[in-house]
Amino acid sequence: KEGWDYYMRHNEIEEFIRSRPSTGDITVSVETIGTSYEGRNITAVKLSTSPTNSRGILIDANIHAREWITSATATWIINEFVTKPAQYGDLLDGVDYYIIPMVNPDGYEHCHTADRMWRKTRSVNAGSSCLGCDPNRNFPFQFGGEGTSSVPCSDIFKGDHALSESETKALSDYIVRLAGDENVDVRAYLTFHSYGQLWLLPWGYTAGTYPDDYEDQLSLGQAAIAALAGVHNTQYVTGSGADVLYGVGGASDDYGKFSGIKYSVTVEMRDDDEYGFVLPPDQIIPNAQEIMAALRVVAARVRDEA
Ligand code: 0X9
Ligand code: ZN
Repeated sequence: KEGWDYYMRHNEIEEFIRSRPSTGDITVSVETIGTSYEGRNITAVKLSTSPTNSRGILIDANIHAREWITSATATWIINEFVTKPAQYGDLLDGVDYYIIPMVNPDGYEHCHTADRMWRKTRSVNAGSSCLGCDPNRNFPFQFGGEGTSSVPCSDIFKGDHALSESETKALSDYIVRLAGDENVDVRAYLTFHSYGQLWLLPWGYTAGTYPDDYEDQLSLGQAAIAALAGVHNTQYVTGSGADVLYGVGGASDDYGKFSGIKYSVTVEMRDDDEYGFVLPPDQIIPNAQEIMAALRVVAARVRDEA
């Protein structure tokens, strides 16, 4: 077994992240940003090639338990950066990366041990025998809006209140901390989901609403998916999350934008509809390679714009 020809378990991902050494070329800083309901670590990795970098890109993965390709892609990107930083100067020069490969470890492990199609967290709901809420309905922006449910057994249950989950609280605290740090300038937030091959822009809470800088969002999205398609000819679609897919209140993408991160994107990875969430592991590396091409375009924008 090599790291990306199968889907690592949460403990393997943790072990992988925590054993990456800093080198003369790249500094790796690992931080536990929270603990899941069942007590697993939620871990962020910062990768930096220069102490004077300030612009940053935030990436998270596996907010949804069954979307395994997302954490596999995140760890592949980390591995590429730490093992061959010289090959990725165009991504690493002037830009720091803040990567959380596994936001929902309880749900992910539940997929491995009991129910491959689990989506939510695994917390107990008062008065219900159904566990968990949809972490991507649990953020404090348009909480309880379109595409959410108040029924604990629903797969889109929004939770008892915004940030009711330790997993979303950990991510939210991290976003707020980075956004408020005067030494950090996070310009892009990519939240990795699957599937559908979509590059989803704000606003996602309802159709037909756009932030003032939507033209910038769209031009970057179009450039990113064009670069992505150049690798393995995988076709993505971009547009607002609500226009292209459906409106969602309390999602992390809009919350990132609301928190002041200019480019906030939900990336719905492979595939289109053949395997869906159960993407064969031989697609991990091709998926990651094309995402890296899109990330290169994002990094250039983050580095170069005013
Ligand atoms: O429904 C979701 O949370 C996302 N799709 S998924 O199949 N990965 O569950 C889409 C969220 C897009 N964002 C917004 N519409 N705000
Ligand atoms: Zn998802």
